[in-house]
Amino acid sequence: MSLLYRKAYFLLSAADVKQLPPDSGIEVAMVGRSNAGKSSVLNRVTQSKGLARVSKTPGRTQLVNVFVLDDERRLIDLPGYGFAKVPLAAKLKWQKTVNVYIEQRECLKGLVVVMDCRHPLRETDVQLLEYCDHRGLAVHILLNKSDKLSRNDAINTMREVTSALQGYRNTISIQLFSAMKGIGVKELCGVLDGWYGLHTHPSSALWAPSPTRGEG
Ligand SMILES: Nc1nc2c(ncn2[C@@H]2O[C@H](COP(=O)(O)OP(=O)(O)O)[C@@H](O)[C@H]2O)c(=O)[nH]1
Ligand SMILES: [Mg+2]
Repeated sequence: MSLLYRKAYFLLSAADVKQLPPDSGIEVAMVGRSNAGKSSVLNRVTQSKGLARVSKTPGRTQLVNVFVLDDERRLIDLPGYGFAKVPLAAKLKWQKTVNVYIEQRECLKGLVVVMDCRHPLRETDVQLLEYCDHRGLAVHILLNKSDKLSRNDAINTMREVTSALQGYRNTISIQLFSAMKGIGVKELCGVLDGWYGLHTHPSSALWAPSPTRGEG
């Protein structure tokens, strides 16, 4: 696994995209429903407890947290979504921040979408994926908490999610992951390496739902 991710450090939290660093270099963003395990994934990839603590700090969970990997590369922790009891105004604010970020950020190379593999593709996930499709943004889906599924259920879940994504024209890849057990870390880092322009070999462990993967 690349040392790059272990060198990640927290730069700032932004309430608004205007507060982000200059739009240059390469950014990869992580997003997911609240409780899907986004903080745990960040923690696992960077092997840094401090990083996940930042993205769990009350008040910062609704902000865009920026982590620096090197002069050219940043990892962006987008606010979680899908809180059941959040007021409508907060939901709209989330939508606006994330939509503006996804739509306008030129250095955004790809989006990692974290889902709980036991209930993937909830309504907000699908809305987000449609938005990425519209913008032509590459997406990598992590079906996290795969330690909770039997091998059969995991395979079926992959199959179901893959077939549900057939209509999308943007580049989408999917993998099983477990932040808790460290399953799938190598595959995820392979995808990140590719987006960050680091030398990497394509991983055969990834499923691509679309036969036109990589051409759109
Ligand atoms: N079994 C299991 N639990 C996990 C995994 N990843 C996260 N969790 C648990 O799910 C809960 C939410 O995780 P957290 O990282 O805070 O989610 P976030 O709200 O998306 O940032 C915590 O109790 C984690 O310990 C995983 O891969 N397997
Ligand atoms: Mg979190």
